[in-house]
Amino acid sequence: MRVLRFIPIWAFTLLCLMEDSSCADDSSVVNPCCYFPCENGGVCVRFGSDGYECDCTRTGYYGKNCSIPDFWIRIQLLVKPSTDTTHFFLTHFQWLWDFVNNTFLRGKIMKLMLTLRTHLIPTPPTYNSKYNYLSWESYYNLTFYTRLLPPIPEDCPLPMGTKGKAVLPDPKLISQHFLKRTKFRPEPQGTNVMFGFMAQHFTHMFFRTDHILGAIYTKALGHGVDAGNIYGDNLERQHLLRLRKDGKMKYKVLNGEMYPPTVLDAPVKMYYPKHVPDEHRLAIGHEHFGLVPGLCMYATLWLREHNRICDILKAEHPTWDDEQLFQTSRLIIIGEIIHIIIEEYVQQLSGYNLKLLFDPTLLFNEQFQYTNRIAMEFVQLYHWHQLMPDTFLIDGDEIPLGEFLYNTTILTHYGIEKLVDSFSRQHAGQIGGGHNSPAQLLYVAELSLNDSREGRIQSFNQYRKKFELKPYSSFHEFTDDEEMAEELEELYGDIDALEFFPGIMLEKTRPNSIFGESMMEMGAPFSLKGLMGNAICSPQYWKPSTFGGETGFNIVKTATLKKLVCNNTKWCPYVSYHVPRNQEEAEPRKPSTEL
Ligand code: FL2
Repeated sequence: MRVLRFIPIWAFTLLCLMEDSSCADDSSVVNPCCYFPCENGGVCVRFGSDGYECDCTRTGYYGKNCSIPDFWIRIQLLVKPSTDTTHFFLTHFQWLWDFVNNTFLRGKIMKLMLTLRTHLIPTPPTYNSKYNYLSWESYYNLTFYTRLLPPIPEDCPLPMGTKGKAVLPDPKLISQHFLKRTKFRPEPQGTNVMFGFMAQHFTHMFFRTDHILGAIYTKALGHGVDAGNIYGDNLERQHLLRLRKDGKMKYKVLNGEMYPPTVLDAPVKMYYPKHVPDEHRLAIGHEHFGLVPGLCMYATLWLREHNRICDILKAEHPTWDDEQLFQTSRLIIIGEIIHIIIEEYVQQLSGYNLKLLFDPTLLFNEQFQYTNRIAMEFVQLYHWHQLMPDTFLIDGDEIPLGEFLYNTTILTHYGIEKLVDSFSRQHAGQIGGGHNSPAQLLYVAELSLNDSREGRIQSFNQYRKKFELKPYSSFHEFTDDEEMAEELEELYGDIDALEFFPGIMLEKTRPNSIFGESMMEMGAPFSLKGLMGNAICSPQYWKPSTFGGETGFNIVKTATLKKLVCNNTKWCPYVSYHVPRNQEEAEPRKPSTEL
C-alpha cells in the first residue's frame, strides 16, 4: 500500500526530469483539500498530488468523506432539537422557568448546557494560523491564537478555497456599506452601555493581538481569565503597579477617593495622546485603558475591590506577607470576575429565562479539562462596537462618542457613582443585523477583516457546520434584508464563499435579540470553556483555603456587579447590565442611597 502510493510521484519526477520541462508540477492539479471534502470533523490529508483521505476517527461518521453516521449518531440526530427550538424554549415560558430556577433542576440544566457547549471546543488545542495540521509547535507555542478549523491551504485556486470570486471585497466597502450606522438601533433585550464597557474591559485581558508580530499572535499568554488587564500581563508591569505593602496595588487619593496612580508613581507604558501631561496619565494594567473613560471606570472599581480584599484578608491573617496577600486577593478577584460574567453578563446576553449558575462542582463528575487556549475565531466574533451609542448621556450632559474617547478628565470630573448610574440607564446598540457600527470605530472592523485574511480563516458556512448548525443555502436565507442579500451575492458570488467576519456580523438577528444564531451558538462554547476551564474552577483549587478561608471563598461565591460597585463607592447608584425595567429601578438615585 505504502509502496504503491509512492510510485506515481517517483515516476512523475522522473518524467519531469526527462522532459526537461519546468517542473512546476502541480499547477494544474488542485489541492483536493481546497474543496473541504471531509465532513463532520473528518481531517483532510493530501496524498500524492491529487489524492486525499479523510480521517474520520472518533467522529461517529464513516465513508470516504465521513458523511455516513453510525448507529448512535443516527439516534442522536433523530432526538436532538434544533438550536432555534432550544433557544425559543429557553427564552419563553417564564412560569415554567420560575419553577425550575427554584429547584435542583437549575443545576441539572446548567450542567447539561456547560457540557454540551464546551464539548464543541477541542482540548488540548489543535491548529493555529501557521499550521493546518497538528504539530508540536502549534500545541506548545503560546504566542499563537489557536484555531478551531485549520487555515485555508495556501495553494488553493481561490481565496476561499474553490468557491466564490477571485478577489475578496474591499474591507472598506464592507465596513462603509454594511456595518456603518445609519440610525442608532437600540438593543432589544435592554442591554446598556455598562454592559458594553464590561465587554470591552473583560475581553481585552485575553484578546491582545500582537500587531507587531501579526494578527495570528497574542501577547496575553494566560489565554483566559487571569485579570491581566488589572495586574499587567507580565511580572515587570505587575511589580511597577504594586504598592508592595499589604498585598495592595498603588493608588492615588482624589476628593477623598481611591483612583489608579499616575505614570509618575507607577512608571508603566501607557498610550495617551501627546498633549496629555504625565500627571493626568493614569497607570493601569492594560496600556490602552486610559483612552476610554468607561474602561478607566472599571479599572478604578477593580483596583478598589482588590485593595478592599487585601484589608479583609490581612485582618484574618495578620502574619501573611505582602506577596501572599496579593496572590490570594488576585485569585479572589478572578473568581469574582467569572461569577459576575456568568450570572449577570452572560445572563443578560443570552436572554434566557433559566437563571444561570456559576458552580464549578457541577463539572466535577464530568469529563472536563481545566485548560483553555484563545481561538482566533473567538477574537473575530467578539467585535461588538455596535454596542456603543453615538452620544453619552452623563449626569444631564451630552457627550458625543468622539469627545468621549481619549478624554482623560471625565473619570474624575463625574466620579464613579455618576458614571455607573448613567451608563446603566443608557441603551446600548444592537450588535447583529448590520448598519449599526459607529463611524469612528469602523477602522477596527476593517483591521479585523484584514486579520481574518492574513489568517486564511475558512468560510462562514464551514463554521456553521463545525458548530453543528445547518449551512445557509442562499444569501436570502442568511439575511432578511433583500438589498443586503443581493449586494453580498454580487460581492462574494457564492454563499459558501461568504467570509466568517461579515457572516457573523450581518446574519439576521433572532426575534427581539441582540444578535443572530451563529454569534450565540459559536460564542457560547468559546466563552464557557474559557470561564469554566480556569484553574480556580478545578477540584484542586475550588476550596476555601485557596481564597484565604471561608470569608474569601464566600466573596467569590456571592459576587455581584452591584456589590463590586457599592462596596467601593460612597453612595449606591443604579447599577446593572440592563436599562431599568420597572418604576423602582427607574427611580433617580442620590448620594444618600445606601447598599
Ligand atoms: C458570545 C456568546 C456568549 C458569550 C460570549 C460571546 C454566550 C455564552 C453562554 C450563553 C450564551 C451566550 C448561554 C447562556 C449558555 O449556554 O449558558 F451568548 C450555559
